[in-house]
Amino acid sequence: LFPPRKAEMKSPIVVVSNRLPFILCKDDDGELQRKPCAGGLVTAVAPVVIQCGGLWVGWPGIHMDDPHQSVPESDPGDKGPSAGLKSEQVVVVHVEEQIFDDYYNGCCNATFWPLFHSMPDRAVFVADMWEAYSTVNAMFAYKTVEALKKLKAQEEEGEERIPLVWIHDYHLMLAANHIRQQCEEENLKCNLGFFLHIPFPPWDIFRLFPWDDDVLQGILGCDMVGFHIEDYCRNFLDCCQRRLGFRVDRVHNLVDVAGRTVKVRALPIGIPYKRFEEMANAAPRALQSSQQIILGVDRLDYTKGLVNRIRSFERLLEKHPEHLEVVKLMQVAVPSRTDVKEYQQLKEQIDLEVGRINGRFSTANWSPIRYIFGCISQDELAAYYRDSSVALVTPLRDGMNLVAKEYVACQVDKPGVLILSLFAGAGETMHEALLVNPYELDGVADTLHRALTMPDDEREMRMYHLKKRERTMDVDFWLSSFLKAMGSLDFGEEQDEPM
Ligand code: ADQ
Repeated sequence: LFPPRKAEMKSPIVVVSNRLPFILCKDDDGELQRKPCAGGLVTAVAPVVIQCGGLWVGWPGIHMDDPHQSVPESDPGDKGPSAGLKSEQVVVVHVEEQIFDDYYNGCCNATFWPLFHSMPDRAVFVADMWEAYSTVNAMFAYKTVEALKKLKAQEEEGEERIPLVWIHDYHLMLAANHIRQQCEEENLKCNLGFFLHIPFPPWDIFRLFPWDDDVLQGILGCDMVGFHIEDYCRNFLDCCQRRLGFRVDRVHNLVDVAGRTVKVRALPIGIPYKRFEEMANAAPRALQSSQQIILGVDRLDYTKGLVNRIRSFERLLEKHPEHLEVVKLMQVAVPSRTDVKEYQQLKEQIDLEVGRINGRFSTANWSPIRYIFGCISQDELAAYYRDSSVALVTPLRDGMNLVAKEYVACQVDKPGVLILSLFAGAGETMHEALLVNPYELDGVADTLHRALTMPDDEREMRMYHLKKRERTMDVDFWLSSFLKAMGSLDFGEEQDEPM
């Protein structure tokens, strides 16, 4: 899959993310072992790190008794994307449990997550949590600089390779600035890039955060900052200008940081399209029902708009009773942040709504909602996508949303219809979806009716264009776009740069 069009990495890459591309857990004998993660990001990025002899800096998923204990090699049976990552390529960041809790459950998930999704009423602003966040970011930066020293020591005589440090997401918005400063002190060179997977909010929301200037300065430690869509780039530029008084170039998306130029780019993430398509072609039927299925698949999170979605479906049954006993809403919700009270309350609220609506409309042979709270396998997921008539993807706010793209990749038989929120990043590019405002329940209900009754030729035409775009702009395309924008790809002397 990589390198695209014969391009090669000019130098090693150091990925810095809150989580490593696997989690460590203890087996029955108390020995540490790797449990692979198979998300699209890991699938795309891990092979590059492996190929270019790079490193991955991150938290291992558990608090280890002995922080000096080395990371085990991957299991010989592990066929996952990070299996080839040798233990010497893994840099573990250990954080004391209380600090980690204030950093992760506190500042990351109780402050930045709601704030950046434009839900400030849900955000808490606590100085201790912010302090923990700053401490953990400094620890990640320290470990990254150690990693850079290690790479430098491996250089051969006369060789100079400038590594790319690629920092991911809202957990690590201060790391770049620390790394830049330490590198200057240590006379180390690197290129610094950052990608934010969630939205970047408008200035009027962002400035509610009491330490907003530190966050901006932290991110601006990079040479390039990537967001999913132009709107988030614009929001970021606004904040740099209005909060820090920096000069910004809105035509070329640049920020002038005391004479240094930081590039800001919209780089919409894609999915491993071929993998989903292959899974959809191979998976056995998952839904035996003759009914039309409306599918929802989400992490159980308040940003995903599950309560509104279920109520919109109820409105459909009220307004268009011809769908009674004919359609079914199948909602799959992956447990997420289950130790946080707000998420427990959300789960209870959804349980109640599902129970209420099933109680209201069920007949002897039919109940309107099937609700699965749990993880399902990738194959099963692909089969659900393939066999559903409609995907109802209605987050209240979402950085991008991969479910919408995975649904499209899996339409290998009779094509279904994608209904997509206007407030998901994916809504910016997936023009042939039926776009809805998830707050307007009647509008979503009417759109559901339209989707369920859409003529075949319209379904086919819409899906044809959606598939074409996602096939091209897949996760490898995103990866190579990021690396190219960082100037990290070498296309050889005779080749023109793609794109
Ligand atoms: P998330 O908020 O996690 O990601 P999303 O983009 O929807 O959201 O991706 C969820 C992933 O989980 C999908 O790949 C999906 O297949 C998987 N999944 C969902 N339900 C599942 C289930 N029951 N069993 C197994 N797998 C399941 C963040 C941002 C998004 C952004 C991504 C990538 O919040 O806006 O799109 O990062 O940048």
